[in-house]
Amino acid sequence: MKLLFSSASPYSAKVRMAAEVAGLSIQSVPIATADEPAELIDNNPLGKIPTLITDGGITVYDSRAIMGYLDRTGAQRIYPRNAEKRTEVDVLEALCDGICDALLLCVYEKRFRPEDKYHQPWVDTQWRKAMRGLDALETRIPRMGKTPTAAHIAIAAVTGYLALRFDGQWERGRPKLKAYGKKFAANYPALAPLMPSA
Ligand SMILES: N[C@@H](CCC(=O)N[C@@H](CS)C(=O)NCC(=O)O)C(=O)O
Repeated sequence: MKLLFSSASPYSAKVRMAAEVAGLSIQSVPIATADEPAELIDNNPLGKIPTLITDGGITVYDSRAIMGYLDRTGAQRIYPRNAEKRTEVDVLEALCDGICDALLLCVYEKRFRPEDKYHQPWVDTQWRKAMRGLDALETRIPRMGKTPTAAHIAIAAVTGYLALRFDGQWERGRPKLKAYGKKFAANYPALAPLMPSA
């Protein structure tokens, strides 16, 4: 299987960690989405990463569809079977992805808009969403067991992305999330190299 990805992308980090946990080997191919390379566009009309191309030639996107695919096809499940626990994991993953969506909009406003068109109130709104999301997450971090679930992995992806792009701007009042990356890496050392990186 081939995964079109970027090392900084939190959604890419999430699915790469999940593939490792599921025991599935994937070939990771770095992609610069802004260049709209044919390999990406031909497989995902939305031009987004992560995009997975299975050995059978099926293309799977977005990250949550990929997580479901990995869960169904891997040797190790990443979502609980119990309905109540599954809902909790689904919502935590949605919360982490939503925080990433808001953070990404902040980054893109700077990266892609001409300086005179940069709209601070829009960035402030996205930042508030992300910070409210982190406050909610701080109160419901699941205990780390022997094998991480999609929720543990999604939290590692978002905190890793924050450490990469917003170091020093979000940690105050959120001691558990601040400590999460180190604890996750210590508990699951095989996943540490797959966290978002420059
Ligand atoms: N909901 C999507 C979000 C994916 C996403 O926004 N990825 C970013 C990189 S972190 C991207 O591809 N950006 C390029 C673009 O939006 O054109 C998912 O979960 O996979």
